[in-house]
Order: sequence, then structure tokens, then C-alpha cells
Amino acid sequence: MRRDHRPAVAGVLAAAAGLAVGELVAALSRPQSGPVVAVGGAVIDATPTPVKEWAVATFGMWDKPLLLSGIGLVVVGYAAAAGMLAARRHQLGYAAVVLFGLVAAGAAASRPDARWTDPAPSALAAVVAGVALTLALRPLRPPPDPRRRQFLVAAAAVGGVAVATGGLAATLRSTGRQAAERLRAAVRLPAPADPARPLPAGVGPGFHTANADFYRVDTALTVPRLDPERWRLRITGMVGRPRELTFAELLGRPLTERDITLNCVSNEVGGPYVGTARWLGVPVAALLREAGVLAGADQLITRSTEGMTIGTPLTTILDGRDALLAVAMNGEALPFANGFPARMITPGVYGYVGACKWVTELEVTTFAEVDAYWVKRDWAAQAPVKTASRIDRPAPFARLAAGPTTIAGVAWAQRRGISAVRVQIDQGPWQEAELLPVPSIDTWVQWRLPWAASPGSHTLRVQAVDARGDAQTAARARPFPDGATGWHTVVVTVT
Ligand SMILES: Nc1nc2c(c(=O)[nH]1)N[C@H]1C(S)=C(S)[C@@H](COP(=O)(O)O)O[C@H]1N2
Ligand SMILES: [Mo]
Repeated sequence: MRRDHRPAVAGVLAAAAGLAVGELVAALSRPQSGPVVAVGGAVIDATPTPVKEWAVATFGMWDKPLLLSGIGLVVVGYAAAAGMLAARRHQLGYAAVVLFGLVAAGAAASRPDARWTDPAPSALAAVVAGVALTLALRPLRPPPDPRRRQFLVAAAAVGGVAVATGGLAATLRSTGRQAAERLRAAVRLPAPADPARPLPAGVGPGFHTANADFYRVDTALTVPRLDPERWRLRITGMVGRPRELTFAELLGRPLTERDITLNCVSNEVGGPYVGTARWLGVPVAALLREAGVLAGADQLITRSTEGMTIGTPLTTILDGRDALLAVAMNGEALPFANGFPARMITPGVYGYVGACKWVTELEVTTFAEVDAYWVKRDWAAQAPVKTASRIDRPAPFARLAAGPTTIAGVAWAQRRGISAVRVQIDQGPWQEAELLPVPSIDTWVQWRLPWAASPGSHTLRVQAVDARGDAQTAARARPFPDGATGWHTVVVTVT
């Protein structure tokens, strides 16, 4: 007998209809409470650190779309199985649907920023999927119906509901995004009370990373799009005067503007997770001093709207460096992906210990009391940036013509500064590269070295020295737990 695929199809269509209704209700209320995003967020938080590290290293910025596709595949397989079960043993099939609803609702309820209503879209999705499954399977009940038509009609009806509802949910989401973009575009940035130094003459192109090219690393499956009118910043914990600020109050304070390089601890040697921007923001030290930090406190936990916690040593923020609660990046309000309306920027430490995006709370506390998100996952609590350098030109495995050319790249050691960059070609002597001028020790340094390229395969190696005279170590280390080390090496072919 030919195998009957109709129950499996019914299961998949019913799941699609259920999820579409769940996502529609979420789009109307709280987009992040949708079943798919809730489950994805829970998967990200529960993924063991080595797996997460591997995913970021292997897929880069594609990690989130791939995770969502993976969840989609699992749902399709599960729904097909539930459909086949339901066709044979009713109760088992519906138990599978209920289990699915419970898992999604549980994921939504367990998100750090969950509200009590958040499981509702998932619960509704399960109810709709159950009803749709019943409708789609009814024509297949005994006695056997020789005509295929009834099943096709039922399947088309369920599928139609899924497509129409899913389309509506997607439209609502995009309308919401446009409304948010208008609010962001309406932000008027005040002039800085303490402007950045003009860039020194001779700074190369690409010193500032354009906002569109700036790397993005975070755990947020849906980018938070906060309304600046409703946004509040709370200063809490071990302070004498807890307080709450509006966005307008934040913008009304004296603002500082600085060029600062930000990099991710997950960056491999030679990797792309580093960028330099001109940030405008409120000095965090001033905010904390006004609030009155109590004796014994040693950590600032910055908390974001979607539940991230980032822990920064208080000494780091209060030692005179330009730790900013930034509201602008390269002359415009922060892009949503980079933390609108406000984010931390702490020169000299990796992003996961000093650069919380979508910030809503500054909590003064102790390291003994609170482990931040990544510290709970075994990354180091203290993570000053390690001295690093990268060859950008020629690109790895480039083919270039013999003759005079330039080897160029960047090097960084925020808070210490870079005093020298050396390049080695094959087994030759280390050669001193030219350093282009920089505005401060908190940014990367662009470097270049002329090279008379001869035909053949060549290995280029780079090494930086920080301004204290400490050379970048050759020892290869993975990013976990406190940042990669090793010399960036590039192989090129000259013809
Ligand atoms: N809310 C929130 N803030 C966050 C993160 C996050 O996952 N959520 N990731 C941090 C990490 S690991 C880095 S490296 C920087 C990256 O900032 P960017 O995406 O603007 O480049 O943001 C930090 N701030
Ligand atoms: Mo990071």
C-alpha cells in the first residue's frame, strides 16, 4: 500500500496556522513574546558556552538567521510526526500539540524581561494548532473516503489561514519598525559640551567605521526598538540617592564626545568584531557620583530591556577614562542594532563587560553579589582588552601583481595605546611599520608598510607593541574566557 502523507501534511499546516496566529497576537502586543522568538531566545541562553563560541566563530553574523531556520526545521519535523500520531491515536497527537504549547509558553514566561501575559501567544498557538489539526484530519477518518477532494479543501483552508495570518503578522511587524524608525529620526542631538578633538591630519580613510559596517554581537533575536519618550533610566542599588531619568533629561546633561574603539571578546585573531566610532554620551562617572556610591560597592551592573546584564568594575568607570552612556554614534542617534536609545561604552574593556546596549538600569552592586550574564557562563569577570593587530591589505589568500605595494592594517590596545607595529615577511627581519596619527590611546591605530612584492607565495605576520613597551604575545589562545591572542598571519600569492 502506498504510504499516506496526508496526516503529516495536516500536522505541518496546523502548526503553521497555530504559529501564525501566535505571532499575530504577539505583533499586536509584544513582538518578543511570539512563540518562535521566545523559544529561540531560550535556546540562546541555554546553549553551552563552547557551542555558542563555535556558532559565532563558524557562522558569524548569520548565527541568528540560522538558529531561526533550525527551529523552523525542528517544528516542521515535530508537526509532521504529531500529525501522523494524531491520525492513528487521537490522544497522542493532541498530547504532542499540548506539549509543544507548554514548551513555547514556558520559554516565553522564562525570558528575563517576561510579563505575565507573555505565554498567551504560545498558548493560543497551541489551541489553534489543535483545532486546525482536527479540521484537517476529519476527512481522513474511517470509513475511508476514496475521494481526495475533501482533504484538499480542509488542508487548503488551514493553509490559507496560516498564510493570511502570517502575512498580517509580518505587515504589522514592519509597520511597527517604521514607526520606531520615525521616533529615532526625530531625536535632536545637542552639541557636545566636551567635543572630541579634531582628527589629526593624516588619519587614513576608514578610521571611523561607518554605522552600517559596524559589527553587531548580541543575544537579541528581535532587535529592541524602544520608544525614547517612554524610556527610563533607573539608577539603583548601593547608592545614596537612587533616581530615574528620562531621555530628555539625559540629553539635557553636558555631553562628552569621543573616538573610541570597541571590540568583542569573541573576536578571533584577524577577525571582524572590532570598530571605531565617534560616540556622544553622558559620562557615567558623573551620574554615579551624583547618585552617591556607597562604601563597599565594586561593580556596576548595566541591565537592558531584554534582560542582558553586563558587569563593569567600578574602578574602571571612575578612574578618569571616558566611560559613556552613549546616545549617538558617528553623528546620528544610535542605530537600533547598536543600542538605541542609550548604551554603555567603556574604553579599554571588551564589549561584554562594558558596552551594554538598550540600557534601562544602572545598578551599583558588588562582584560577590551579582554574576553578570556572561560571567554566569564562565567568561572572565575582569576583561581588559588585549593588545592586538590585524593585516587588512592584502587580504588573506589575495593574488597580487609583483612590484611595489603596501601592507596595511590596524592595531589596538585601548587605554594603553600602541607604540609600534612590526611586520615580518616570510622568514625575513621584523620591519617597523609607519603608524598614522590617532586622537587618543582609546582608538585603534592604522599602520602601513611599503613592500616590493616578488613572485611566489608569501607569509605576512604582524605584531604590535603597546605604549608601555609590552609586545603582543605570539602565543595562540582562543577567545574563551578572556580574549584571543596570537599574531595575525596572512598568506598571499604574488604573480
Ligand atoms: N543588551 C545587550 N548588550 C550587549 C550585548 C548583548 O548581547 N545584549 N552584547 C555585548 C557584546 S558581547 C558586545 S561585543 C557589544 C557589541 O556591540 P555592537 O553590537 O554595537 O557592536 O555589545 C555588548 N552589549
Ligand atoms: Mo562581545
